Amino acid sequence: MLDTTSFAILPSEKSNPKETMHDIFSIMSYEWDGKILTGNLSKGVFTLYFINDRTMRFICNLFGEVDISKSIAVIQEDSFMEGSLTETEDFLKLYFGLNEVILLKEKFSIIVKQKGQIVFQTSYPTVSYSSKKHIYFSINKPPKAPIYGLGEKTGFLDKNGAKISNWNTDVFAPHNKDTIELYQTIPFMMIHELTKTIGIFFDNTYRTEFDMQTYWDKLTIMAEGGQIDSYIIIAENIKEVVMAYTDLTGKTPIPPKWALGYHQSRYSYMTQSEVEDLVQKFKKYQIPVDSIFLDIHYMDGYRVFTFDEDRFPKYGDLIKNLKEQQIDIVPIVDPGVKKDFDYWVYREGVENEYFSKYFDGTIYHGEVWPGVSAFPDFLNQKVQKWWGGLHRFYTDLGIRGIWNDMNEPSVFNETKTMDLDVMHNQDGKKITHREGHNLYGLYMSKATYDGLKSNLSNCRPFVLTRAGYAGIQRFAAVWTGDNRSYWEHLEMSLPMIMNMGLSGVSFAGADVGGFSSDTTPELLIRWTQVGAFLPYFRNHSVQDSIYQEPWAFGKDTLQSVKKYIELRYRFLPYIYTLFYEGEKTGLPVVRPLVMEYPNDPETFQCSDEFLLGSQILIAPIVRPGKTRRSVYFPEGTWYNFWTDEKIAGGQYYLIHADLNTLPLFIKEGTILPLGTPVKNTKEKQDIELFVYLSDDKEITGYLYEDDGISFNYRNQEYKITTFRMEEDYQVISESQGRYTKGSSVISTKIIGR
Ligand code: MIG
Repeated sequence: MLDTTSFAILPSEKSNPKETMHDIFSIMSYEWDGKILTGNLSKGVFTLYFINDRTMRFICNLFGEVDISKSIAVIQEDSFMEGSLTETEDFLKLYFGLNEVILLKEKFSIIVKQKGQIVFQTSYPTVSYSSKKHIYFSINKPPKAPIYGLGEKTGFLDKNGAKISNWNTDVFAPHNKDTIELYQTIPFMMIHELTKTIGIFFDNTYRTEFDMQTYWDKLTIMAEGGQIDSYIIIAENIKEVVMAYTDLTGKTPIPPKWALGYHQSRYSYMTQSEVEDLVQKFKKYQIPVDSIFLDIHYMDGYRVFTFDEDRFPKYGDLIKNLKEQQIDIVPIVDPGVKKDFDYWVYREGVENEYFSKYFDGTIYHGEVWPGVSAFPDFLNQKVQKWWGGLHRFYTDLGIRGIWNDMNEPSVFNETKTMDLDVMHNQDGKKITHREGHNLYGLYMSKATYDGLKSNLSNCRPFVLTRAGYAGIQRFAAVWTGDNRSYWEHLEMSLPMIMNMGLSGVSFAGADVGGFSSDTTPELLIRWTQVGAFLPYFRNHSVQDSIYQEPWAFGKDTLQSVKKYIELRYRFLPYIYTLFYEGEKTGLPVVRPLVMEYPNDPETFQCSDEFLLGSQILIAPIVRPGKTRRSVYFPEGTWYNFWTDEKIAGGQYYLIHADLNTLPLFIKEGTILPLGTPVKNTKEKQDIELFVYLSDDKEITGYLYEDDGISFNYRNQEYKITTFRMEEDYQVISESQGRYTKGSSVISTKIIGR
């Protein structure tokens, strides 16, 4: 209570005593083998090398040996560029391709130059540590340069001026600017300037802090343990940085198409008949839907891998019937396993030592939904295998998507998580929970993904997770946890999801309508308009809140919400094509304007508009009662999707948008492939082309197609069609690839003639 009243800010004599800081001064000695530089500092050791022309790795350990092995986050094959070294009295100078690296011997600092210009520079003291043995890494920043990335964080798009912290935390309290820790840890950021962008991936799994607030001209990164393990990406622009970062940590695989449809959820649909009624409603109102989520009440006493047979007496039939109606069921699976000696999952876990334990071998138990529970040690491969295998329970029923929640892990106690001295056995390497905490959710998602994948034979799994670490995109989609039915949270979801995309996590979304608190018809409509254009599209709400299914507020609201769910399906061919592009490049589906227009300073702070790919601009209304807003249009000509009106870019306009209208614009030169209306993704869509003319740009479009469900696309079973408009207003198309069951173009509409 005390810290939530004014007592928290009572006058006091002194603030907390400051920790003593120890700076690292100088390079004492070094060794160079033509590729890798290693050296001793006044305290500690370091290693520096280039993986390729644009990625430098700098590791520094102040309390032990440098560990050059890579974390689970990094999948890029190790490679070491050849370099050359010269030495003067004051510095070491190395050349790696384009890069000239200068290491100051006194006042140890790293400077990287390209073509004689400084492109990256640490800030002295480059490395320091505190009496608590927290380590610090300091980097120069231009005072006004925007900073992006850092994954799932509150606040606006630009993080310059913010201080954020990474410790995966279950935050039910309303998320706001001061909520510096949420469910995910992605210690990756970029500093953007007009002519270059620098990416910094600080691969350290302890609690870390990125301070871009205390100093105007430098930023400091702190970790509570471990070593400085940094990858510095030096690139010309944001796209290059994201491509290089996702070369390191992996690209989002193309999801099964059904996972890109509309999802309906609630905490919880309590019974089999409630689920059946729900599906009937979608039919009755002819609203497209791809899946229904089952929250914790489907389980028997919250035991994972069970169904409550009183509530769901014929769950096998239910799932089978829904499957016949082309609807997927996605059940929730939490990590906590109920302590119950008659429950086979608990018994197997104890007998085979699968649970996380203290150093002395006693199993850690904590309270979650099922009561006292044990927590699988997902960091261990044997445990991953076991857990993945348990999913046969679901896959045998026809389930192919799993929702992982509470995997920070969240525990109901003061610290909100496991004791920090619980040990994880990372395939032989014993690490404390203090070190492994931020990895727990990622490893759980990996176990789930791998398990589903091997059970489902050649069928793409779908995993949704709340917690994660850098690289999570390889295994799961991410939703932004317990938001509220606040307009502020609708607004905040945009920069949050854009920054996740810049951090490699393309497949992301927020609970549409808001999770806790009660939504309103207007908020549900505006939120559905946004959700329809975000990668992951699910309406979800908390128990005891009012229902917020599309029909919950009468006919007008229903019509409006339905219109945007339908529109989502119209845009799916375009969205799916973006996911294909993303698997190759790592570029996100949803992008901030600055990603496409990096030289336009007007885009740097643009938090309330986004681009879907490069050609579609969305500027949603995120305030109650508003039917107009100012919209910035980057250079070029744009078309209003609804009216076909042309808008010249490079300026702001006041856009009108009644409650039924999402401000939606298409860039000139686009051939947009819209799908014909369907009731879910399992139905075949045909294509209607919308051609947006341009006076001076090529007019093109792309369509990627495959079976939507298997991994056959990785064996050339796909089809890519390129559309191009010729002088005579004819659209010619060219297809390549082996997939033969693609859709047909049934109409072409030319806009802007
Ligand atoms: O807060 O499973 O974020 O989506 O409905 C309770 C119940 C735990 C938190 C998730 C939310 C889910 C809820 N869970």
